[in-house]
Amino acid sequence: MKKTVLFIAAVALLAFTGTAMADINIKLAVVTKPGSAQNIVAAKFEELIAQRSGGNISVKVYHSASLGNETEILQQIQMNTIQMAVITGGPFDTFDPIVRVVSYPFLLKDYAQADAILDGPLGAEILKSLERSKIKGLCFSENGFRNLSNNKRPVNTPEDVKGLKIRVMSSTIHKSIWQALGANPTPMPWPIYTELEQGVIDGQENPLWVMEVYKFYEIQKYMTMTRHVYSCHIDVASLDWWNSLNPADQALIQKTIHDAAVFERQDNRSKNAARLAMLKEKGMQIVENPDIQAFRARVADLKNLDLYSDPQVKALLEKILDAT
Ligand code: EAX
Repeated sequence: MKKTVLFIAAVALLAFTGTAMADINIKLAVVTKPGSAQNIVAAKFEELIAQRSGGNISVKVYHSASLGNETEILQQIQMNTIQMAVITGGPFDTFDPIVRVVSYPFLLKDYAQADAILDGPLGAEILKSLERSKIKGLCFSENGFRNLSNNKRPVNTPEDVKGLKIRVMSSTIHKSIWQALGANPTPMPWPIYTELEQGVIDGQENPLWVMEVYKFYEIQKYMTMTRHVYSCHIDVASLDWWNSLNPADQALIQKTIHDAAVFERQDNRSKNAARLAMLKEKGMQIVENPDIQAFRARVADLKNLDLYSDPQVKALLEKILDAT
């Protein structure tokens, strides 16, 4: 009798441990808050993967930079102390120079182009290259077209940008863009509300959703629709962790994060007209048609910078420039 009980207990324990080991628990980090583009991808992925895996794969989203800034999150992805993250394109360029290509100014001109390039073979080359840095690139989601805002003056031409202290992401290409435009670019990790409020910086550049979700209309008077960079996120995993998964789980995660990204891109795009109207209503002065030709002319030579001297990086940039 005693033996039978022990046997049953042992089998139950084994079954329990077995199930526990089959479970996959994912720590997923983003630096922005609930309602942000990054969080919409993360929350959709969390919801869909729970359904599709019958609860075997579970995600815990760490938002608002609770696990560090984007550079620090990527370092933890490399070490597999964080398994997945949705990270803005900018900060990747210090990990692998090929990612500079996606932040090239005025490269992707509309959503159709962005989707075609980033979901196609050229995007795949960028994702694949991240493996050199122990990062598994899964797919691209969308931050949006970046626009300049500031608290000093309306900006119509690059002349108006001169001397403005503009916060940029930790990214060599983003810094170079604003240098070429005559600003005084200041790299700083997210978030930046306090710095804007206190006047440590005059302005920043980000997509429309950021102006809304972070209430920048309270502290920035002027915005110009420069659309100078189509800003993507790269949805990534730790390569060591990824390699430890079986192919079926890899395929499910890969498909599901892409579905979450497609959902988020549509969601983001559908809200931009209302956001622009809201910012005007809040009293922001918005230049909707700046002299884009003049902005483009100032950054036309950036591809000749050292940043793009690596032959693979240069070749990919030329290919995308040809295709767009
Ligand atoms: O999405 O750091 C940045 O400017 C990013 O665009 C930010 O994460 C907001």
